[in-house]
Amino acid sequence: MTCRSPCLRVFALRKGAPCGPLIPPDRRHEELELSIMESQKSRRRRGPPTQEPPQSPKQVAPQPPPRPWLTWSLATVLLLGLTYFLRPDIYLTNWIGPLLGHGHLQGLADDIDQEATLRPRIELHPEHHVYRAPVTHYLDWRVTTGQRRPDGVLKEVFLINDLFPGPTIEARSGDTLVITVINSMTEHPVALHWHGLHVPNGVDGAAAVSQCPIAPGAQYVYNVSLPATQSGTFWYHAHAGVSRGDGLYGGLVVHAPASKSTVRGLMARGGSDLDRYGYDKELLLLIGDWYHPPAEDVLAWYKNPGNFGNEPVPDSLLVNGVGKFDCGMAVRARPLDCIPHLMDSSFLNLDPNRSYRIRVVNTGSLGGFSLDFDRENLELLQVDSVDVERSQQKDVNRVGILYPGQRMDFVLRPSAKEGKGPSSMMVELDQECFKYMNPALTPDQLFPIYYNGISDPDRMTLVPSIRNKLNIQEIPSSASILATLPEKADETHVVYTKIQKMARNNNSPYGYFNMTTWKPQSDPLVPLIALPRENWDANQFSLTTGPGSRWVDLVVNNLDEGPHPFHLHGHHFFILAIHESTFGWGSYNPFEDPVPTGFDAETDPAQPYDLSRAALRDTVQIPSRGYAVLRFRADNPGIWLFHCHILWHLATGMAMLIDVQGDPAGLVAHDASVLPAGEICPPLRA
Ligand SMILES: [Cu+2]
Repeated sequence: MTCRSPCLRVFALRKGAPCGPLIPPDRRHEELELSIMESQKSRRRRGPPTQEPPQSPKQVAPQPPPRPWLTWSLATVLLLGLTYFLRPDIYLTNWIGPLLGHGHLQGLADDIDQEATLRPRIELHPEHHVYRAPVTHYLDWRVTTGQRRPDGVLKEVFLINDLFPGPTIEARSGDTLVITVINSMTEHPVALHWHGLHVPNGVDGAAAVSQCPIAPGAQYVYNVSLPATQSGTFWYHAHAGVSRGDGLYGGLVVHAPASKSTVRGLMARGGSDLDRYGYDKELLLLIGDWYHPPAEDVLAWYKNPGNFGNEPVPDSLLVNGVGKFDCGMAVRARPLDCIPHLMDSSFLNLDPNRSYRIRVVNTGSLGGFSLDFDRENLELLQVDSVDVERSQQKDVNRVGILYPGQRMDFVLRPSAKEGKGPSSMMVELDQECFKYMNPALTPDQLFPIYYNGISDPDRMTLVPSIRNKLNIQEIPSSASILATLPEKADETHVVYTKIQKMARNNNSPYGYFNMTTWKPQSDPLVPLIALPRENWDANQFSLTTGPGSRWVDLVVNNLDEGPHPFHLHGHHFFILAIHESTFGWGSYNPFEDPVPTGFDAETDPAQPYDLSRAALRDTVQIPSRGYAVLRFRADNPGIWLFHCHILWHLATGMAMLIDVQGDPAGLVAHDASVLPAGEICPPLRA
């Protein structure tokens, strides 16, 4: 059988993979299970013929003597069968589960949520990517919405090819992704951003900046070239409206190719990250806070002046699209369609004789989190897809805080002291941004770690005791990364950001950079990439770099009462300094202040910044009443967003633009071909 569609060729690359529908290979067994279930249903649906064939008169045979054991056996089988159909959870939890290695099924449920148990485990396959030459992956994605119960509470979520979260992309550096996105919805516009990847501006996926949103019924092809210089954990997510908050996201893992190349582009075994760091397998964890109401309702609540600019506190948290929620904790004023939930937490079903690279993404809308492991130790490899300095600290079992948009990779191994065996992971939501109590939320949640499918319920009642912890904000990049950092920048810019509740905005909270709150370009309704800067509307605050590739220092002063995780599109930046003030505004202007605020010229000999401790990231948490000094090489031409990754802050304008290598006079657009002359975009929803 030959593959006719180009998209099938990708999966056919896998050894022995047959041509099939557009489903990633890690979904194949689930498809198989579904098809078996479906065929079983079909068989059940097939009723008896309506007309019984005429019975021919039969000779009556002599009856055998009654056999009571047979009657009892049949009755027992019938009873067991009836129990199975009425309470399958009893089978799954107590009998069949352990036999099938499904010891991870937790708790009882009155209803089994098939959708939530579909794919909590995302096991990656670096061996399919690190030893081969670059290829092009063709993917067709259909975006829809559907009702799901990720944590037992019914919610309409976004689906890509019927999946929530969306399909996981695995590739290697140098691959190309050709992704045709079809918006099959009637209301929501779509734009997808490839977070952390240095892609050309036209495929960055920021609606109103680098593209028109994909209108309902329309489609758009993202031709994403994965840079040869980038590998690590990334993710994709919606960048139009607030649909990211309702689940329009997925994992994107770019494996580093093995270092030794051989003839015909094939790579020799060895020289891969698996060998370099001594791990055997890879798992992806997409962890984030979760709201039960639709994200647009949550945003409306935040903008309501009666809520005084307090950020809405999430209701729950999800790991790979599943969570656990106690229906009894639902807020009375906001009744929920909630079903006691059978959670499949097989995302951490481990083999005791293997070590794992765990790739973690904070997919949440507001909160950061830390991870604690009970009997395992972790070794941090990367943050934001960049190698970090390897910590000399031993016996580390806590890492964080990972803020929205950020990623971290670490190797997880059983601790020699604690021994092997069933264990647990605690996700601890950072409550710094939670300004009021949401009784529905359990901010610290324990999830079992199974070994060979076996957990220990007693272990699940223990909060892991912290042996040693890593603060990812304090960890510099590796020496080879720091070697690329120049002593001085070519140009310096200073900006100020704050959330303000002003009378002219009816006291609703809006985020500002300098004096501008960002709104999607609307007058005219053309993405900024296709519009000369002189024609941008009044809602666009930007700075321009250039000419050519330049090193840029960006000093971001956060005058706000809260911290913000800022993300730069299309580039990574070195964090040179971060400061939080205990008094005053804590701001820093290098054009006026000889020494960075908060630093002492006598006790801090490295002036003005300690470059040996810099960290290359694409998202940085800037403290309240403080600042960060960011240095980046502005070498990717285009219009790039720099914005807070808290969804509610981005949606209320906490964003600005960096025009990289644009026309100094602002008279020429970067790429007017995005829209033919005279055309405009379909409108974004308010
Ligand atoms: Cu923010």
